[in-house]
Amino acid sequence: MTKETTVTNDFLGHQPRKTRLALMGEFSAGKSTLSKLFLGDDPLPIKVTATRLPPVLISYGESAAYAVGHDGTETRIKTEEIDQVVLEETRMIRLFHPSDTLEICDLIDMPGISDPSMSSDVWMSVMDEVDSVIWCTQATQAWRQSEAATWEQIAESTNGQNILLVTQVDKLHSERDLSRVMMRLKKETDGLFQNIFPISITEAIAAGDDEAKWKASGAADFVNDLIERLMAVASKPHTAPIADSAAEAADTNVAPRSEPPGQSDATQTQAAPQKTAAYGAQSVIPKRVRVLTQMRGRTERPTKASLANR
Ligand SMILES: Nc1nc2c(ncn2[C@@H]2O[C@H](COP(=O)(O)OP(=O)(O)OP(=O)(O)O)[C@@H](O)[C@H]2O)c(=O)[nH]1
Ligand SMILES: [Mg+2]
Repeated sequence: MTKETTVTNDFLGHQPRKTRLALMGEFSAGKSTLSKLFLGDDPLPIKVTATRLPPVLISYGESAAYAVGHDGTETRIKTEEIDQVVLEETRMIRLFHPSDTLEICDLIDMPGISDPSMSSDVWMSVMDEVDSVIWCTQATQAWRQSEAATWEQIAESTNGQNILLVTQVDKLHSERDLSRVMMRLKKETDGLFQNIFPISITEAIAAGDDEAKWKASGAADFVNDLIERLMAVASKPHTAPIADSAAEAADTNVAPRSEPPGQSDATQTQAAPQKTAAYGAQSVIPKRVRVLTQMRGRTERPTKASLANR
């Protein structure tokens, strides 16, 4: 039985929470690069992609970092020092960042499932925090046995709203190769994911405001689908009617958010959303209402036929 997505039972015990979206997959599949695409700029200090990090839970709020121990204790740390946490003593790192995307979901950037330098216990122990998964599989060696085995182990602990993302498709030699990979994956993962999308994350980031490049990278179809899934969950308890909230959203932060531990209300008020970095990712998942009014019209819905023809 899969668990239901819940917007209650906050990790900190007192706030309603958003869908927790975990970015999972093999070592170097592109999980951290995907979080960078989502967040518009990088709340992770540079070079952490080369470091052994525990799972990183990223939520909306004024920039702050905490190391969460196995006993639940939270220790404030400097953001630029998160790569210095002691892996064995740290269940997860908790980051707060004022990014539009984080107004509709929390992200968990997971370590690679078969990272030779890290036990699977490190990410397994936070699976109970996860609602949905974006499983990143590298196009050139997609859906290895280790991935299938891990997915079998964890899929049931999610709410079932999971996406398979075929990453680094720019490394394939031709459209024909991509088509073959996609066909194989559809067969091998039949019924395991809600949807499957090919993407070049690096090309999506480089696309900036160029719509044609954005679509060509595969990001448009994927992001559109993801937003709809997140909105379907988030809008039930939190969202005002679309028509009523369009004007409000222009200058107001309407989304509920998780807050860093220990912040006073005054501090929280100051932590109003900031402008995010000015590249393509800024417009990936804008404020919730803008999502509904603008993003839906921005990209065509993917069809099974269009995916099959890729
Ligand atoms: N060509 C290409 N390279 C990519 C793409 N996405 C990520 N990369 C590169 O792949 C490498 C690994 O990316 P990461 O985002 O660190 O991968 P990860 O899954 O977070 O890796 P671990 O956390 O170590 O398991 C980096 O050098 C990225 O720049 C892509 O779509 N195309
Ligand atoms: Mg990573």
